[in-house]
Amino acid sequence: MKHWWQKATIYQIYPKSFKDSNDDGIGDLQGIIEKLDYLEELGISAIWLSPVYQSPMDDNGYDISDYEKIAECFGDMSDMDELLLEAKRRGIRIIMDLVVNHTSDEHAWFVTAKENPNSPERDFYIWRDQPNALESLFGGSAWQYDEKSQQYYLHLFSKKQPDLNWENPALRQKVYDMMNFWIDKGIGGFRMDVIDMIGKAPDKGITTNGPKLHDYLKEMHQATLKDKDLLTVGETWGATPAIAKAYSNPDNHELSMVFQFEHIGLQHLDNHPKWDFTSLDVPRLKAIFSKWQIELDPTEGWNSLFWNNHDLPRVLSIWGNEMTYREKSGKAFAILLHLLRGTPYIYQGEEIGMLNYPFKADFSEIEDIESRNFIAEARQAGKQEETIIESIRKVSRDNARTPMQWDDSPQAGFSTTKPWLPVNPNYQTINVAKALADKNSLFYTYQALIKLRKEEDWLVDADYELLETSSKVFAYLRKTTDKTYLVLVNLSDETQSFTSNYTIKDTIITNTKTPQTLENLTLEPWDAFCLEVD
Ligand code: TEU
Ligand code: CA
Repeated sequence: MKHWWQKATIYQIYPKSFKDSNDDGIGDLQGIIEKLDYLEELGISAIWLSPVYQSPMDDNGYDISDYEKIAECFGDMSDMDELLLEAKRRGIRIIMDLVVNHTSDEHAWFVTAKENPNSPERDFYIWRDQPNALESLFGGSAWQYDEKSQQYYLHLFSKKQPDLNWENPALRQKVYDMMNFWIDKGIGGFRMDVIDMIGKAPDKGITTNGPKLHDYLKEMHQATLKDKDLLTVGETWGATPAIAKAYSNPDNHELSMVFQFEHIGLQHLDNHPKWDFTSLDVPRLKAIFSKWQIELDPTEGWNSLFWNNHDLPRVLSIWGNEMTYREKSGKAFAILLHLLRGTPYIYQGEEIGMLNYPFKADFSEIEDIESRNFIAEARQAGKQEETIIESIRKVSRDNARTPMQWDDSPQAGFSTTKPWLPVNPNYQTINVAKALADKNSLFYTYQALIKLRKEEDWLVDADYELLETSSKVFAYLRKTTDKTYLVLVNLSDETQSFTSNYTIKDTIITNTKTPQTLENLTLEPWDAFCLEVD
């Protein structure tokens, strides 16, 4: 039996930047509802909705002050109910972002915990008399001093994001109740923010993959997900294939799949922070994808597939070709990824080939807390301004967060007022209206790939085999008992050669003219196709 999410493609919406319906410069739920027809045309099965809960927006909603309320800037619960209903009418499920490693410091639990150290809520968070060496992922110490109780609380992200104490059973039950509140509304599942951190053992310096992590997830499954065919995907930066199996093996009753980031790690130099970016190493990319394809056999686990999300630079700007081959390299990345085994995720704007933003050198356009902290720290460390802005332009999370480009009207049809982050100046050439009007656009490659995944069982079942390890051509086979498919992608700006004895039976998808033969083939830059072969 196949799960719906094995044949589904998921579309991630970052609500602040998708579509503004009431012209305050901020995207909102009614804006998403307006664009559901567009998403239906693309063909996706579900939306992963980044957080829309009540929040002071220190980290754009990843700091939640009430899990059962909608942030005012996005609408209210009736808008949320309408979104669920309108999406369902179009066969689209809503996957909610579940952020339970931490809350906002403005959450009622934390307010009480701080005001009254004897309250039960005090132990929902992690307090110590002395800080240890743990650092926040957003820079600086992970401990914040509280005058009143003269203790420190743990925050692995911003100090407005205190970490929850999962060792407390009452807290865990509150989380499960909240999950059931959303499940009862008819959502399609959860994307679980930094879920690998909930089992932390801070006194031992352990933040991810802590000793009780999988006990908690099993307990969560029993209390909430059991017997419901929901999609659950954990954000797990530190997952190896063995760890991914622990989460996603159907017999373990934890999650459907995880996001693993090993390929994303290639965006920066080994053991260097994300700000030291580097160019694409195709042989290493092949090795990483192949390892995951082979080790995560469907009887033992399930993969997710992605190039982009709201934390990452636009893949075309970091690894593709922004100018000469923007759409062609976009199609190459799409074809390469979507024909692997796993559930593909598309980040808003990826389907029209949106690019990084050319941020002004004075940093005045930077909103993201991680980027702002980096700028401050880099300056303090005496880094050159030019080096800092280069890093920001390449990898700042704000690159993914500029408004969705709908058409060539002012503000790209996102809003009629100045949006919270500026629209990319390329919006007159890169926008949805233009993509829809051109039958050869990147949009239609995504549409075809999504349709293929719904229709063709071999995308789920077929075995994977890498053909060539060293060149800039990524060539792999998908094999069933009676059919063989070849996916061939030139991941470079130069022509490449490739040869094989297979004969071509049929073309499944291509971004170029398909060849007559595979013998002594010359691939043009970013050529990509999938063929049925013999
Ligand atoms: O991201 C987790 C995370 O580890 C990121 O901070 C990541 O290290 C960084 O973005 C890479 O540049 C999740 C969310 O996806 C992110 O948006 C949140 O800021 C973070 O958790 C805290 O909730
Ligand atoms: Ca709005």
